[in-house]
Amino acid sequence: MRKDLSLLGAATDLGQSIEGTELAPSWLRLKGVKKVLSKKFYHILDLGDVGPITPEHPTIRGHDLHTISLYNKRLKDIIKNELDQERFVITLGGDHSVAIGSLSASLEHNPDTKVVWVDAHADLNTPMTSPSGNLHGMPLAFFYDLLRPGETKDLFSWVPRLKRENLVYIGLRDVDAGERRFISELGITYFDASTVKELGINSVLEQTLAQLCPTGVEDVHLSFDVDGIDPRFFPATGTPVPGGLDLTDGQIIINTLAKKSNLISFDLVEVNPLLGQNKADLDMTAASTLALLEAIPNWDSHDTTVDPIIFEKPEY
Ligand SMILES: [Mn+2]
Repeated sequence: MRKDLSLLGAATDLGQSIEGTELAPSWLRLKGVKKVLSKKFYHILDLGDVGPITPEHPTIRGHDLHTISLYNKRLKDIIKNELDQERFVITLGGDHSVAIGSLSASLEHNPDTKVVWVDAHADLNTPMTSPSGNLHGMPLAFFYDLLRPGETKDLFSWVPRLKRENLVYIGLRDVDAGERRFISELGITYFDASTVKELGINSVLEQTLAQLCPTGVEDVHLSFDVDGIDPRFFPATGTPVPGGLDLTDGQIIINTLAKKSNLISFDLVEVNPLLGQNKADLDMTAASTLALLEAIPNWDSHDTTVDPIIFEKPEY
């Protein structure tokens, strides 16, 4: 894994109807994200937050394709620049619509980038198939050109394509009818939450890596929606679904991909500090987030090419 980190807050709630995800990057920084990450990387560059864009033509909250496109293009340009400088990028959401920008950056950097999508949902709806109409349930649709001309698909003509064999889902358990059809038509590999419980996460990852990373050095983008993990670990999120992965499953996914592929980019999305029933729920959500980041291997434990004498304290 790359030893230098660029940390970016995608502080937006444009993709859904509940406010709060835009506050997650600053809240998570407050909870100690950089302290954890400082042990993991040789050098940390905190790029700050990309704040919300005020819609030019306000429409229904969560449905504004025009503003989502503008926002994500901005994210894509920033992240692409970091990836091209051989830096690892962590994007703290924000709702999952921010993956339109972050994944576009990875695919512009390397069109053959592999994608592991951890989520309770498939995020493959289009405005036509989505029951809610919320954009955070659609980011992957833009990479497969699933929108029709009437759905302003031209707004997203800048989004690159993702090869169907380069995507693997882990943790699915709430998939809409239209998404099921797309998944089967495209032939995308998925391991739903019950399969993970049945086979164990290590076996699921073995199969995932056999498909995506046969040589162990392929570039990988990990898009991690915290609702992929069971809500008892992440109560403060917008669309919780019971029966999710264990927190340790999430940790093993992160640790294994970091060690057995060339992980270049990692989205951590859908934390919402305005949700949860009480302080205990918020404390649990923050602790679980930090636990996931703790699973990133320490840079010095796997990068033996770096001489410790030139170690400098990370900036934060
Ligand atoms: Mn998602």
